[in-house]
Amino acid sequence: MKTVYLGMTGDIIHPGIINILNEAEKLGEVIIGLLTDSAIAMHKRLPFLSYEQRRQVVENMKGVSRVVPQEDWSYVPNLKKYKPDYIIHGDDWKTGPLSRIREDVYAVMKELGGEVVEVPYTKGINSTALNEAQKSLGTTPEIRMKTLRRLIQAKPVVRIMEAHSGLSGLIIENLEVKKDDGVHSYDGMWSSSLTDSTCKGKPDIEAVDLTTRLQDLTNILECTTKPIIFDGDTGGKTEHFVFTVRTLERNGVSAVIIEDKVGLKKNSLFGTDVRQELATIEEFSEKISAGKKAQVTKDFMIIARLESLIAGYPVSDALERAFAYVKAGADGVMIHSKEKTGEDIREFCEGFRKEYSNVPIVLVPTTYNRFTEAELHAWGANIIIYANHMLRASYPAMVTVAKTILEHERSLEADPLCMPIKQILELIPGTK
Ligand code: SPV
Ligand code: MG
Repeated sequence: MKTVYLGMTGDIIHPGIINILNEAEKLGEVIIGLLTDSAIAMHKRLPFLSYEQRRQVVENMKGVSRVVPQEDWSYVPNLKKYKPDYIIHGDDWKTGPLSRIREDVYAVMKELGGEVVEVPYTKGINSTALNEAQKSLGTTPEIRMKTLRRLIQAKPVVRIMEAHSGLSGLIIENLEVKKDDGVHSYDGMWSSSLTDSTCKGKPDIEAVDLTTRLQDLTNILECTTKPIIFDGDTGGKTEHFVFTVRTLERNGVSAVIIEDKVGLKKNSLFGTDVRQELATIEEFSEKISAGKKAQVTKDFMIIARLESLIAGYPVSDALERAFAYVKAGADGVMIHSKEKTGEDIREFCEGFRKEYSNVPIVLVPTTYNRFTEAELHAWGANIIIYANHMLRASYPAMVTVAKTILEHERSLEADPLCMPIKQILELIPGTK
């Protein structure tokens, strides 16, 4: 019996896929190459269902003989491995980003003596459009929360951008840049204490209470689906932190990051000669343990943020604390620094990775910003947070427009600096 290879995501099963499967069945035994989360994550958003769930669905589809994982976006490694007589695909890959994949498939099938079969694309239906429609329905707190752990598993680096409003959240949700290696987008959002308090005209000293922070977060939750990492400042008193954990978890936040400072918290990037006081290792470890005990699901993450370098202590102090916090239950560590060189961060990552090869490291490269994501990943980073850029970008833009109007005593000259009214009306989904 001949074999036919059919690659798929298997997340949303629609008549177009059934049509290709029916055609495949006519040619021989159908092997489904089911794309793994990591094969998909570099190019598209993660599927709604996990690999295991998708495998169960696809395995039970009529006409499928077996399901094998396709670990790569390219078909080539699996075609070489399984040497099918045919590979079948919808003919919609002749143009657009998949055309390169198609060329590679033709080349390898020629080498293997197999054949490429293209099935006319079913009009009016495709996974991308269905995905968009599904996205507009929103998500559930549970799905959103779990996504961060899945992304850490699936991607070399999880890319997080600060959001301080529904509007900034929408930009992060939808923005895409097409590059040679695929479509780049943000994986999730950072709910920053700095940008949230700055929006309210307040200092970043834990002056905005949790209830108010959550009200703003709700605006972001309502119009986005991507995971959220919450800046929990010091976490407050342990007795309070356990409630914060439950509240965030219930709302579908994926992770909270708390920092090991005590006393009046100041923003870490604030230039001051006064040394910020740090919690004792015991005290902070206890807070982490209490938080871990309080969470209801296994998916929520508590990440320990090390302020040693900010407070003027050496990398060895940060490492000693990091090891203790992980032992206390922290699901990851964030190391912070104001150094532009990045040397201290690199040294920390190296030391930490010697002890823990898999515990996620979070970096916030605000000052050491010349390093690319790939370089930071090579140091050992799993999550990169751009912690304040959306707000820092919007403020000078507003000041420039306000100044221009003041100078000209009318708004004509400011118009080119503003978004057209038509565009702003179209910006929000659901605007009629
Ligand atoms: C924040 O964004 O509020 C942070 C990161 O805590 S930093 O401002 O760099 O301290
Ligand atoms: Mg903060």
